[in-house]
Amino acid sequence: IELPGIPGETLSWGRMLLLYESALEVIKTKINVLNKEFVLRCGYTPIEHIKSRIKSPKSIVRKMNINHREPSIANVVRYINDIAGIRITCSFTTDIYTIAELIASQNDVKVLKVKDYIAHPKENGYMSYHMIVSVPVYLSQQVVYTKVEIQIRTIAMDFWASLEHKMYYKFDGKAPEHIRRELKECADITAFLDRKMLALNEEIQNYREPEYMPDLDEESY
Ligand code: 0O2
Repeated sequence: IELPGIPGETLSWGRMLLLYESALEVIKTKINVLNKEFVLRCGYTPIEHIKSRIKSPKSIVRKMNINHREPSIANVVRYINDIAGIRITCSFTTDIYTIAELIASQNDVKVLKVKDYIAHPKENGYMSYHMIVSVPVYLSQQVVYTKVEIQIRTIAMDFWASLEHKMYYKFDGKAPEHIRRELKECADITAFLDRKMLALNEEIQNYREPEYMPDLDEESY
């Protein structure tokens, strides 16, 4: 059963929360398994850390108001994709796409939407890879596919996004022009840093001790 197909009236807030919290557990377990297998197979961990949250009622109502919708349970379930959210922070951009592909290729994961703000950063400079997926939650009487928003980004992108988030709320979306401009500059520096660090990491990984080559001009004895 798809959650959006359930009439809102039959779904209480308590049951709705149970579903979203359980969906978060399902996806967290999948990611932990993938990460551990990755360490065994490749000898390094692509994931630096994982954070998850259930969107606060205040934030849900704010988003519904922005979208001019009545915050009924049915509307919330249908129109808000990030009630259950998980944020994965990686060291390198290549790890982001590897993890996204591994999650998307699992049979019981349905990918509903992808927004690649790394390939196409937002105007303010925001970069991150977003996936809306739905995963099965096994209840006693039914299986309910429930939406989770997965945000995957590098440490540098995360650093930038948390400052921008603070700025947005501090100024209620109307930050002074010079702060917005400087943050955009920081986003460009972030993208540059991520590219540099990736290239350096690749060089370090591929580095081999140069083999000893006899110097032909050298006199032997
Ligand atoms: P909060 O307070 O972080 O929860 P859609 O899911 O496609 O129907 P939505 O929700 O606009 O529509 O999608 P999008 O663009 O993928 O954004 C979802 C979340 O990504 C946001 O949730 C933020 O957490 C984050 N995000 C998106 N754009 C920005 C940005 O410019 N700066 C920062 N710092 N974070 C961003 P909320 O509910 O908007 O906010």
